Amino acid sequence: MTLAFLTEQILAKKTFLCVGLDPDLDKLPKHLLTESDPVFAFNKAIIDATAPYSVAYKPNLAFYEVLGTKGWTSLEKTIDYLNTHYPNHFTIADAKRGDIGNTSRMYAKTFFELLNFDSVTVAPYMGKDSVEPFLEFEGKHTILLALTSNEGASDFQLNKKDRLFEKVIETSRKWKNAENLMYVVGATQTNHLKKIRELIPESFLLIPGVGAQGGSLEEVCRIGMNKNIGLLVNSSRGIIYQSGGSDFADKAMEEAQKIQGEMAKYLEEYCH
Ligand code: OMP
Repeated sequence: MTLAFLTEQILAKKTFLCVGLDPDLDKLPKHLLTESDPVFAFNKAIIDATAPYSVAYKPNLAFYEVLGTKGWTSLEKTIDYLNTHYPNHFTIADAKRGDIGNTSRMYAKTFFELLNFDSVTVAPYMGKDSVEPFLEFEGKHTILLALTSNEGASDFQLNKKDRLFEKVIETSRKWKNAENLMYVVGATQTNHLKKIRELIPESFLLIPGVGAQGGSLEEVCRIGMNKNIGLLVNSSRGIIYQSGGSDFADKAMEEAQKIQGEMAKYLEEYCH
């Protein structure tokens, strides 16, 4: 998917919500556990309920890999379902991969060719030759970790002497096919968002950390929105676990709709 098409979708639907598909068997509604594939049944219901209010879905691989081959099957069914029934939604494989070039190429083929995701999250730690194999795929996007939402982000990324997140951004934007790069910035890191926007005014940012992690959607929009919007804001637990009962999909829909309403307001207010 092109970024121009994603932007069109955002403007048409007045939302830049990404719903995180992080299904945890311990938190799934009990009645789904008798299904042959509870994870897919859960995802399908969440997707159908939230699709009108979102433009993207982000399954985090950890929640599938922990279930072994069954989890991989659920992931394949989920991405096939999205690509078949919701082809206008942007899909993100949240896998945080990255390795020597030869190995990264295999990761890239897995997520872009085998599974046909639009994008994958990648860790920048191993440098240019570990990221460029992802960037070679036409029409696909690499979402590089810049400044993450967790407390430990301060261990390396925010180290006072050498701001690693700035270096990641400054260096990576010169890489081959860097126009296919997006960046992860935590919603809990709005203190640094202005600086990030100075470095990459045009880039799309994937912003996780609203909802369960407490980041402010208003601050993210006020500081981070650019003239092409340039934001995808993710919430996982805050949407998918609104209810543990048989009304889980309805409650997820209500929450997604609420967030979409806020986003519509911020689009009016901050996108110019
Ligand atoms: P919730 O906190 O439940 O909304 O989930 C956030 C999702 O975004 C999880 O799948 C995290 O792994 C992911 N995430 C972060 O929370 N923080 C980051 O800095 C980066 C990510 C990510 O790459 O998506």
